[in-house]
Amino acid sequence: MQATAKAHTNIALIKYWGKRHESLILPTNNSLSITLDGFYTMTSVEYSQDLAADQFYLNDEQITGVAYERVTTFLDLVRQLSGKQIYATVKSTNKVPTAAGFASSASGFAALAAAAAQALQLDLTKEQLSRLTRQGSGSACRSIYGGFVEWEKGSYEDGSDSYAVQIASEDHWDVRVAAAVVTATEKDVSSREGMKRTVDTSVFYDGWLTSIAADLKDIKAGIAAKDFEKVGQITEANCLKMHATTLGAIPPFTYWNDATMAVMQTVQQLRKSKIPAYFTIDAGPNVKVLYLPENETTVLEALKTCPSVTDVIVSRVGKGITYK
Ligand code: 2P0
Repeated sequence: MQATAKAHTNIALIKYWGKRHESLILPTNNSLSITLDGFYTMTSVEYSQDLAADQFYLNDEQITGVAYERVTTFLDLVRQLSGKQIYATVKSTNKVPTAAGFASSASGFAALAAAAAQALQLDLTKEQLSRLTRQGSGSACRSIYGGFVEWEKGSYEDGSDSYAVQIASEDHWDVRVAAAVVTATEKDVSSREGMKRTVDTSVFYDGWLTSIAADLKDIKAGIAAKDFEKVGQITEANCLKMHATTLGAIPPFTYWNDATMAVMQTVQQLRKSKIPAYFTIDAGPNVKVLYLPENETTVLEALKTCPSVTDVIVSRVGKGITYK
């Protein structure tokens, strides 16, 4: 009754931004991501009849409080599925190459779900595993798969049709993602709170939602055709639209700081000198930059010499869940 799984994090090109159901974690829109090989979580889950409660260790430190509650609440779902009332020791290691303040909920819940289900021999399909993982953290349901992945929002109230599917494997296309690290401080508004505030109050939220279908259709065509400029343009525009919704919320907020904007300008400068590079930003100030392998030296040089960047971490398109 023990298993170990490894999951990579992912970066959304079309963002998940808003829920239609809070506890089931059902999104208002489809999203689309690339799984990244540079960041991962390795998690072992061991069930034992001797335990009276779950235990959670992250990077060798025992975790209590909110982070522990999220893990044990998720394990309750796995217990329900298995019909076994049995507790587990969870040991996770986050491989984030620097203290960068990168969110690890995507790789974290994907690895936890995979290891917990495997340890109880639930024998889930990828689709079932993605659906289970979604209930830990939305973006995590995409990390079950490698390559290019779409999370179908679904329409059923019980969430049974809301899970991710792979649209192209990790071998389809060698695009690179450089994560430009600008700060390691805790953010003021969590992504969970930020998306809720935006859905509830932003005057720009309807505009965001109506723009998604065209972005998805166009980016999928771009990925299939390996049209980098098309994929990059849609990615950057989708990111800017997501962040625009936060400015229309009450009270308004932004995840950007001056360093974020400096990196965005560096990327725009690269394009002026005919290097195709495009940025995307999640619920924090760090910037991820998409580029092609032939431009790696130029792109990394530009990012590393940007005064506000403290570190640059390169990822290739990564694999889905693996078991040890
Ligand atoms: C994404 N983000 O698509 C978007 C873009 C942040 C910006 O998914 O509440 O940690 O656990 O479902 O998945 C971050 O939100 O939120 C996120 P929950 P999650 O990657």
